[in-house]
This record gives sequence, C-alpha cells and structure tokens, in this order.
Amino acid sequence: MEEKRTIDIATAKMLEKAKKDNVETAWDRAEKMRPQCGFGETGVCCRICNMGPCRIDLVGDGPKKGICGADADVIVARNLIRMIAAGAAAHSDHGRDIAHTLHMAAEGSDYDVKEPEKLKEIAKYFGVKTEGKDIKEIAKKVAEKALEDFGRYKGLVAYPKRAVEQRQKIWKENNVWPRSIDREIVQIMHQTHMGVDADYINLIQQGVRAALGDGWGGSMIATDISDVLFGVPKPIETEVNLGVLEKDMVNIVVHGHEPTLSDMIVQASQDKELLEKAKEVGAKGINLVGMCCTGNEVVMRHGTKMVGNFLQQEAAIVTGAVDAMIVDVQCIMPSLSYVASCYHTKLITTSPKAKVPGAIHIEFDEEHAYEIAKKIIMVGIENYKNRIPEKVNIPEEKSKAVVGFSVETILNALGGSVKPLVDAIVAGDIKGAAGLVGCNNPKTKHNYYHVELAKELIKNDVLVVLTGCAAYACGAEGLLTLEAKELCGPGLKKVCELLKIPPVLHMGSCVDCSRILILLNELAKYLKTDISDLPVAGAAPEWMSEKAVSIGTYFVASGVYTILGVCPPVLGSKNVTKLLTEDVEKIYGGKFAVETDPHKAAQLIMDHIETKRKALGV
Ligand code: BF8
Ligand code: SF4
Repeated sequence: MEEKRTIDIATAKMLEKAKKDNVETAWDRAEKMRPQCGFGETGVCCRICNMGPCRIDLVGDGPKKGICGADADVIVARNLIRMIAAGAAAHSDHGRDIAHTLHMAAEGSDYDVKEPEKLKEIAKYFGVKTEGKDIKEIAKKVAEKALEDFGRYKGLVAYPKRAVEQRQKIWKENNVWPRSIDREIVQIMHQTHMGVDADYINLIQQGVRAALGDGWGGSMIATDISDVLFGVPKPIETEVNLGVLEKDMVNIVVHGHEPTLSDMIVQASQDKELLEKAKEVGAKGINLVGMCCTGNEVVMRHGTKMVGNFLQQEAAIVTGAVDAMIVDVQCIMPSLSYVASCYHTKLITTSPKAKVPGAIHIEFDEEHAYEIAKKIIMVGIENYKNRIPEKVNIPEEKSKAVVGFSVETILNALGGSVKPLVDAIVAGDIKGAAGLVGCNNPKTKHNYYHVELAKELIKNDVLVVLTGCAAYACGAEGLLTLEAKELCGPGLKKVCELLKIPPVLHMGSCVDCSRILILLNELAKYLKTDISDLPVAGAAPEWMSEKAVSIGTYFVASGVYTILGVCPPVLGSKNVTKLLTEDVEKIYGGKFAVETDPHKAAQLIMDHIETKRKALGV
C-alpha cells in the first residue's frame, strides 16, 4: 500500500515502519479525511462573517447565494485571494526578517555582508548611491529602502522596475503595480471583508497586485538579501534523501524557511567545542541535514545534505535516528511533536511566530545568533544517548546531486550572457524551459508528478529549473546530476555536455522562484521582447500551500503559462475559472491550466513552447 502513497522507496519503508511503530502520518489522516467536503473543494463555502457559514449548492436546488447575497463568483474569488494574501504574507514577512538582519549586520552583529558586489547591484534598484561609500553604510541604506517597500505611503514598490519595459507597461495599464508589499495584503483582507467588493474581476485583480508584491517584492528581497548575507549560490555537490542520516553521528535536521538561523546552525555545527562534545557522548560527529526550503537555502551555500521534502518530515523522525529537529516558520506540520514523542527526537521551535505544544522553545534572536545556534545543537548532542536502538532504522536510499544554480551562476556558466542559451533555443537544441516548483500533497502520489513531468520534459529537450520541494523529488531520483543527461533528448544532452550542467537545475527555495523571474527577464531583455513571448512554462505539480497560489499568480501575471497539478478551490465559479484559465491571457499573456496527469501536462507545456517558438520565428 505504501507504494501507492509515494514513489520514493526510502519514504515507503518509513511508512511501513510507522505502521509497525503505531505512528500515524499525514497519509493516514488524509485517508480519514476522505471524502473531503465538496463545498470547500469547489471554493463555495464562505465563513467570512458570522451570519454564515454559507454554502452554494452547485448541483441541486439549494441556495445559490449566501445570506448577504454573495454569489459563487464572489465567494470563490474572495476565498482565492485570501489564499494569495496568506501566501504573499508568509514569503514577504520572511523577506522583511532578512532585510532586518541586513540592517543589524550594518550596525554590527554576528552577521556580515558576504557579497559586497551583489549588495552594490541591488543598491542600484533601490536608488542607493554606492560610490565612495563604506559597505556598511550601503548595507544600512539598502536595508532601510527594502524595509520601506513593505509599508511605503507613497510611490511604488521598487523591484518591478527590473522587469522589461513591455511588462512594466502591462502592470501599469492594468493598475496592478504594487504600492507597498504589506498594503496589498491588507487591502485583500479589507476588500474581502463582508460587504465590500462584490465584483469577482476586481477581486482577482487585487489578488494579482498582492502576488506581484510577493514575486517582484518580498520574495525577491528575501532572495537578494540572503545572497548578500550568506553568499550567492554556486554549484555544489550534495546528497538527497532519508539515507543521508547517519547511524553513528548526532543527526540534526533544520526544517522551515529562513536562512538567518539555519546558516548560523551550519556554522555552529562545525564548532570544535561542539564536535568534542559530540565525541564525548559517543558519536562520531555532527551530521547536520536540511529539510524543505531551509534545506534548499543551506545546501546551495554549504552543500548541507538534503534529507527530505514536505511529506518526508514525519518519515525522517520515524527513522528513530533524528536527535533534534529544529524548525522556524512555514510548512512545519503540527503533528511533528506527536511523531517526535513516539521516538527520542527533540523538536525545537525557534520563532515567536511558530510554537508547537510539546516542543522545546528556544527563541532565536539575531543579536545572539551564534550563541543560540550552539545552544540548540547541544540539545541534539545531549539527546544522542537517548536513542532507542531497536527503533532506529535508516533507509539506505540517497542520491548524488549538484545544486545551487543562481542566475549569476547560470550566466557565468554561459560565459556572462544568456546568448549561448538563446542560440541553443534558436538552433532547437533546447526547445524551451520549464520551472517546476512547489510542494507535496497527499492528494497525489508523493513525488510522482514532479519526477514524471521533469523526465518527460528533458526527454523532449526542455530544460527544467526547480525550486522548493520539487527539487528534493527530482534530486532523490538522480535528476540533478550530470549523468541525467542520458535521459535527455539529443539536443539538451549536447548542451549539458558542453556546459557540464545537469538538465534539471536546482535554483533554490520557494522565495527563490524570484530567481526564475529574473532569469526569464534576462532572456526577454536579450531578445528585446516580453516574458510572455518566451518558449517557457511553469508548473506546480503537487502544490498544497497558499504560498503556491501566490507564486502561480505572479508567474501568470508575469506572462507565464502555469500548470497546476492539483486543482485549486475555484471550480464552484465558472466565471472565476474561465477568468483564470482563459481571459487573463489577453491581459497578462500568461494563464493557468489544471492537469492532474504529468504526461498530459508535459504535452501541454510542449505545445505551448512550440506555439511560442513559431511566434518568435524559430
Ligand atoms: O516554501 S514547496 S511544502 S517547503 S510551500 Fe512548503 Fe511547498 Fe515545500 Fe518551502 Ni514552498
Ligand atoms: Fe455568508 Fe455573506 Fe457572511 Fe459569507 S459574507 S458568511 S456569504 S453572509
């Protein structure tokens, strides 16, 4: 039965073990949840005011309007843009925290500016003068300018100015250029309050504006400033999957999203004093591994091994070999404290925004970052001796991977410009490119869609770039290796050999979807065209998070055809569905499609790429 749940053998083994150990997982709870509520699934359940909850009867002769008179279009649109608000808020609050960290680095803290060149580059976009200025002074100004973009009272968010002019024009003409990152999120909450906006088109338009404040705002700020503080990612070798846990070492998993804490923990895990302590308790050393987007952040800069994606978080603990799991924010299942309690694992929460009953809370504060990182690692070291040997079973599966393809790295590999990539596209060696992003979802078989879609695309000479949990799925299948060129069509294979790159490029965490935007923008700039003219597409094959709704929306609003592998809760409104899957194309040049079969999705992407190639005359 476990094979029905996941394509990953290591995970299937741990699900078997969980059953034996009598531990419930997300898959078990998903089963108990079925059938899921049809009103919720189609987006027609409204709980926005206390006259409700209201629901629309789509098939029978029950209510067609809520008590206030809101119809299915309004209810679906409101619910959807509230998802965008939450997703954009999560990404952007992360970006704000990183900007604060830069500000602290400027004033003197455990953090420092690692990449002065990148800092100067982004200073340009914020209008900060750099000539003759001290680097700390620039850092402080850039941090302040970035922080202003969250709550400015006049002007507009700065980064959308980086887009090609055609794109900027579309955003201006349609009045969706975000005024401030926070404001657009707050406006969604206002606009969707009972008795405010009753026009589904106007509601979706505000969703677009907030999503752009995420992609070309909060997320892009998070990516850029993380690079400044922690380093611009460069290709680095690593290993992926549960098999990276070690029997004889203190295993510490960092899980969550923000690199502020995890980067410090990586440094602290190499602290001589702590290594000594680990030896004192009988371990051979400290094995720090990353999970979800935190894992993506640290692997790209340090090569830290990648233990697993979203649906593997419980499975990692089920190995019985995780001495501490450290979490900050986002995508942390509340179930972790229960699963940890079935083994010896200590779950440590670190953010004032995310506490979990049953976990140890050691609050992280940037002012004492290194000290706290050491304290947290000590919990893992001290817990090593509490392992229950008969409960330890680490699956051996792991795969090699090369990760860390920032835009800077890709341009470098290409000799400084996108020209060779464009030439390869024109010559037809590469037909186009696709971005695979997002989560896992027990509604679909774990990792299946990510892997099948990636394989099908590279077989057809479509270059694939990845972020988020998609990266782990493809990594565990060996697709992030140079050897994966053997799975490619002849053209892409040739390009991979020439550039010595894998056909599936790991570009980072979910906020790093902003790197994909910048790469597309560079291609459009070079071709003197708009992003929507490029032979490219996006897909969120197994998405579950509200952040993915924001990401999908800003990709579509940036001109990208985007496929969702799991249907969003919109089918209750024919109008909203048509708007998102057809009409938006006339405005933004991109649109959504829903396709639950990865092979059909690959065909849709290839057809789209072919259409765009023809239009470009290549
Ligand atoms: O931001 S891909 S499950 S870990 S939401 Fe979460 Fe989805 Fe993973 Fe990262 Ni993104
Ligand atoms: Fe019902 Fe309208 Fe209140 Fe929603 S806002 S719960 S549809 S009365």
